[in-house]
Amino acid sequence: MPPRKLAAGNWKMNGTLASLAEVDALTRDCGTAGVEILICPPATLMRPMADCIGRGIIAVAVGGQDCHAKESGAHTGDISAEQLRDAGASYVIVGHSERRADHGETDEDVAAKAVAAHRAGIASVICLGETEAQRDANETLDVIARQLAGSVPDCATAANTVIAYEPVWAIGTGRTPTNDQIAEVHAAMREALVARFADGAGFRLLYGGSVKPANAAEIFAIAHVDGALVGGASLKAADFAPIVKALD
Ligand code: G2H
Repeated sequence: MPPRKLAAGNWKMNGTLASLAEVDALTRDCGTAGVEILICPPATLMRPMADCIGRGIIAVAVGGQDCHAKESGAHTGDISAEQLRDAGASYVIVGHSERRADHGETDEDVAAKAVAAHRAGIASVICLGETEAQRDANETLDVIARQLAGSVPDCATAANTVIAYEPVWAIGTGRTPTNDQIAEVHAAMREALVARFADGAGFRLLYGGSVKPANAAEIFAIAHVDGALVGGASLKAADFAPIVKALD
């Protein structure tokens, strides 16, 4: 059976309590679409969002945007995977390029965070992607292979890990790769996963980077694209709902 499609919203550092109304509108509009919907809000909104789910007001999964590799301790400002789970998360994004760039996270750091997520019983969404300079230098497949090998831990399975391909130059820019470029990277990721993991064919592979209602259906038709990680267009139900429906 093909893996269930996943529409994941990454709110980044956006949203307040009032934004929960957008999730309510989204789930009313999307009904019980045959697609799993995940919202990764800022940490401040995780518990209120999870409470809305618990009361049947909204029907989405909640995820964090990062976690610390350790379970607890003197790490001011950080949040552990166990704390995310306690706040209602069932997923956590790790290795987003904004974290790699802003916080100097390496593949090794990302793999340790994914291990922490799995230890806490939540799934990791591991992000990979080349910079524009790397694409121009024809290094994309090498970069993706290196990041995948280094950022995806050996304990990864199709059940506890999602891989998101997010070309850095496409994030928040309105630019997207060609369909052939996305297809090439997703096929390479699938091949690497199948070679390394017994259930590599079942890992969900998301595309991320300027996904919007106008390009979603075209991107979702590409082989080995099992969903999307959506930033800006996940903030408003009016934008995210058509993307979810395009995946259904
Ligand atoms: C890539 C994506 C969400 P956006 O970062 O992870 O953001 O859709 O705004 O390009």
